[in-house]
Formats: sequence, C-alpha cells, structure tokens
Amino acid sequence: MSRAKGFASRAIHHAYEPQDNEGALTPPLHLTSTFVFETAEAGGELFAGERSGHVYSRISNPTLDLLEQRVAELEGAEAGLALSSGMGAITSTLWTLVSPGDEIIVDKTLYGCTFAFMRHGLSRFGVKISHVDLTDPENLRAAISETTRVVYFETPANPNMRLVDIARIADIAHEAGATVVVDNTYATPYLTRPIEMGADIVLHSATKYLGGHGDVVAGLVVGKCEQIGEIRLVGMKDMTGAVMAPFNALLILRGLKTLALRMDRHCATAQKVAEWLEAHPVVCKVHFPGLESFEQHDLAERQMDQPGGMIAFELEGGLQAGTEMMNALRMIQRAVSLGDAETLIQHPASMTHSTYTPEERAEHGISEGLVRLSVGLEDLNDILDDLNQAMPSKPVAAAA
Ligand code: 7XF
Repeated sequence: MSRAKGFASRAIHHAYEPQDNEGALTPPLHLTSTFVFETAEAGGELFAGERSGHVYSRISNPTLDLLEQRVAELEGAEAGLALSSGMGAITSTLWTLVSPGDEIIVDKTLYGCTFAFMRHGLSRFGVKISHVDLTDPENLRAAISETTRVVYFETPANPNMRLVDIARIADIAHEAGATVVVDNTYATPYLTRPIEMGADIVLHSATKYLGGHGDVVAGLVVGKCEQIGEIRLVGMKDMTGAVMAPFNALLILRGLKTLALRMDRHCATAQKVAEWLEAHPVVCKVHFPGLESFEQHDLAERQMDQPGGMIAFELEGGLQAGTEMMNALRMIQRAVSLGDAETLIQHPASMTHSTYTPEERAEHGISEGLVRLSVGLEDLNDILDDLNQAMPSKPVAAAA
C-alpha cells in the first residue's frame, strides 16, 4: 500500500499535473467569464446537467476548480467551493441550508459580521437564531430540537479564543438531525480538520491564513459533494452571486504552498509572545490555547495540532491603556484582518465586533478592553521589542 502524501506536499501538488497543461509548473489562470459550446445541443446538455463541463464563471471555472479540490483535500472533504469572501461563503452556505421556521444554534462568540448576518439578516426572514454557550456540549443537548437545522460555530472563536469540542458537538447535533458548520478560519486545516471529527461543512475566510499575504479577500466552503453542489447552484449561483475571481484563486493557490511553513512559524512565535505577555506586569489576562493557564488547554491539545497564531489579551487599565499601547507601536500594524506576514493588532469592541451593541458584547463574552494580536512572520525579538517599548511602564489604575 502506498503511503499518503503529507500535508505540505498535498498543499503544493494536489490535483495539478503540469503535463496536462503544456508543462507549466504553475497552474494557468483561466481569465474568462464564459465558455464556448461546441454545438447548440451541447450547450443545452450542459445546462440540463446531462454533460459535464464549464458554462459560465459564476458557476465554475478551471482555476477555481483546482483551488476547490486542493482545499477539500487538505480538509479531508469530498468537495469544495470558492467564494468572493468569507462572508460570501457564510451567507451562501446558510441561505442554502435554512428556510423560514428553521432554527440555527450558534455559539455565543462569533466574528462581528457573522453575528450581524445572523441577528439582522437571517432573522428578518423567519429563521430563528439561538445563541448557546457551546463550550459545554451539554448546553446543546438541552437546547436542540427538531426545528434545529444547523449548529454553527468558530473554534477558536474570533476574538476571545473560546474553543468548541467539535466531536462532541457533532455527535449531539447529528442525533437531532442537524448539520454542523464550522468556521475554521483561525485554525486552518493544518491545525484542525473538523470533518475528521464529525463536522459536515467547514468554511473559511481565505482572506486570512489560506491566502496568507494580505492581498486578497476570499472565502471557501468544503463538505460532501451533494451539499457543496447545492451551495454552488442555490446559495452562490442564485442567491448571493458571491463568486471568487480566478486571479484571487491563483493568489490563494500560491499562499497554500507555504501554509504549513507559515503556520509552524506563526504558532512558534505566538507561543513565545503569549508567554511573554503573560509574564508582563501590566497584562492582566492572556487568551491563547498554548498557555497552561488557558481554560480549555486540554481541549486545545486534543483538537489542535498546534495552538495557532492568534492571541487576545487585556491590560490593567482596560480600554484606555490598550489604546495608548496600540498607538505607541512602531513595527506592529494597527489593522483588522489576520493571518498575514505582518503582525496586526486591533481592538475588537470598536472594530471587528462593533456590530454588537455594548450589551451584546457583555452578554457574548467580548470585553471592552480586549486587544487582539495576529502574530506575523517577523523575527520574534522584533515583535517583543515593539510590544515592550509600547507597554505602559507600570500598572495604571483601571478606568472608573
Ligand atoms: O468576508 P471575509 O473574508 O472578511 O471573512 C469574514 C470572516 C469570517 N470568519 C471569521 C472567523 C473571520 O475572522 C472573518 C473576517 N474577520 C476579519 C477580522 O476579524 O479581522 C474581518 C475584518 S473586519
């Protein structure tokens, strides 16, 4: 029996054969909106689904095909679908899965625009959104019912790093016939493969680690062939039109070639930065799965191959101290997004999670003083030096 190729090799080679493409080492960019039919009858057959092939780039395109196959392979899924953004992936998936009267159970903490889509988008169309603390799977058992169509969560969650036990949630959801959708943006398939743990659908903001270079906005969804086919033809083609541009697919294919290398470095540096922050006298809390003090450290060890590159922390002095520290940084960049080569810092309450009201943030576990750091690929000592010179020199009194 031949040995299956490793993650890095599959991220570089899967589903591409240079000899089928004029010997080109790098896959061709199929920059075309439409595809020519050999005959009128052939066109009709393509539309009727009686013949396979490409019709129009809002439905499929060979450059996107390759990316879809590669990410599906890395996630251990049957099929994939490329979309114009992470939000395009989320909306195309959920519009496909739910109808008025259905319920979606979501974890308490979600990325701000996902929260807004659920709270202000889907709920306007008669879909019930129930926020349940999924960090304890027994809460799901108590809340789930026959109207629950989808169980949806991020792990680690943006921005406070809560983890959800994918296998236990999937068992409970499946007993009730619900579909489990996991946003795997923070972990990437290099660290966590939710499908292997029982999830049905995994989605990504490919803007982040998959692309990895801060030059593209993109999304991906993977799962079973039948379900991905429906998301393609109903959610994406008809409902959102959120198709990925072929050039963006090429940028993500390039990013994937170094995903394993980059993640190893992101994780190793983030571990050191988290330990440094935890030891710093003005830092009162560090949320990072690789720390012994992390509440869900055991789950992190079970579910994640490494702890990831994202850290959330709070300073003595809360929001004001955090703002001053952010403004004093020299190399670390103040920006939303994550997973780039550059270390990025942002303030969730006023930025990525400003779609929550202050009351909602309090209820959903997102504290006002939380600062989020996406640890980049620079030298560890330069990241630490920059943080060190920006930190308040001694603890300041908490704002009243
Ligand atoms: O549509 P996008 O590609 O920006 O992806 C949306 C999205 C989905 N899931 C997660 C876990 C995400 O973090 C995102 C985007 N988050 C950025 C951030 O948190 O910095 C967006 C900047 S406002």
